[in-house]
Amino acid sequence: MDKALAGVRILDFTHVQSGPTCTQLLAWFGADVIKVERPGEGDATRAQLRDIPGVDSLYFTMLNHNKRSVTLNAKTASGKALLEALIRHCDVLVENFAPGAMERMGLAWERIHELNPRMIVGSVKGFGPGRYEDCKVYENVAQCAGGAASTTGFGDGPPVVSGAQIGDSGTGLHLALGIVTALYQRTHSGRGQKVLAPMQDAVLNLCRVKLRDQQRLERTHTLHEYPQYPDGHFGDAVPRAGNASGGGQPGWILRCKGWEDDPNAYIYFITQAAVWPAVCKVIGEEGWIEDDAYKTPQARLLHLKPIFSRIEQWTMTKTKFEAMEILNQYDIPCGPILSMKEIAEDPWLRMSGTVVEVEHPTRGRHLTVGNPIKLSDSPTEVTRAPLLGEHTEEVLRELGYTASDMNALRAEGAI
Ligand code: CAO
Repeated sequence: MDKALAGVRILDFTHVQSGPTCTQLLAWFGADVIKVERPGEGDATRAQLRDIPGVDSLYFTMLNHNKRSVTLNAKTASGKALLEALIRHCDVLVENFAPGAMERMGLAWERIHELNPRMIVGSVKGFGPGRYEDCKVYENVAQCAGGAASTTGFGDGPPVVSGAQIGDSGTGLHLALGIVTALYQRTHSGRGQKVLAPMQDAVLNLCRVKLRDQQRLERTHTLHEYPQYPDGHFGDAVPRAGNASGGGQPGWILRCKGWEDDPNAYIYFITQAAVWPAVCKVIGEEGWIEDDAYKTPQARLLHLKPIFSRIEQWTMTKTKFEAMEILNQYDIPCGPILSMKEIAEDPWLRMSGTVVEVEHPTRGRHLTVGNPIKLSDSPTEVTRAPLLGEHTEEVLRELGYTASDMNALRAEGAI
């Protein structure tokens, strides 16, 4: 069965996390992704956070599945010529260097477009045009500048960054969508185009509900779904909402049996309006079903703290999995707080191919996250990340380079 992106050639000039996330997705969908790395060192993440001396880190191996690796020094004349040959050969170039690095390499958009007018050039930068456009950016900077940190955490604490890599992996996802969209447009226009995904913008896109709340706050000076309501104080910016859903269905994280010893013995509990009578029955408060103080969602907003306290008295008598079993019988939306250990061992995530075991020549067997997006006609087979330069000869042969050409390139330090 052909993969969705079979025949699409990607020149992967990315490093660290954001760009590699994007090209890994395209590789999972069947594109031929040729990762270009500096000879000798390669992507900096190969050597970062190593758990086995001399072996490519999990940071690298988990972001570079299904790719081929070519080494090439773009700062030598023949390395540059090889890079230009790859630009002519490929459909898409993806890069996430610091602002100006591509131009310093002599590869501004105009030059790439001249070399290959059909080429799509996808870039991640920290910021779009404006005061910070020349800045280097890492994950947490984007979380802070995109509105995530100021709206995460508890009202009486400092801003908090999330463990979910919304700045890097989140932007990589945005870029991948931009690239396949540009590939689609190319089928009509015949032309390539630039695709830019700034990290600040991607984080803001993921935080758009908070910009919704900013405008609601400015109009009404309060946010009834936030824990600051009804007793606390609202300033002029959206506050941190703790574990409140902040949306139309109030929710909170509640302790479960064993919470004293297990830091993850908690459940997320949502008091969805449609199942309010069922919630009352489960916790033994049938009287609340017709009580005017609790009867409507609007009335309950005034009492959310005592309501969740009462529900917690019930959840503390059950493990999170026992609570899930009972609550699911009533269609009460809830979710266990799962530790990474529990996720790593979860048989259903293994069954779906989202958690996968991969064999690697120097690392051995290890766990990785597979493709979370499932296409019925293009199933993903996760293959391991390449060793540095593992496919240099193979790719150069495809470009028409002979063995003696390659020896000359090696002697010059170009590959
Ligand atoms: N051959 C020769 N030179 C190469 C090369 C190759 N194959 N690959 C990379 N280089 C050179 C580039 O030409 C550039 O050199 P100059 O600075 O002389 O122009 C340099 O390596 C790339 O440097 P960089 O500035 O991009 O890398 P850095 O480690 O200093 O910064 C980062 C990393 C991520 C902060 C920066 O790349 C960046 O801001 N990227 C955009 C935002 C982004 O993607 N951030 C997310 C990263 S994941 O947390």
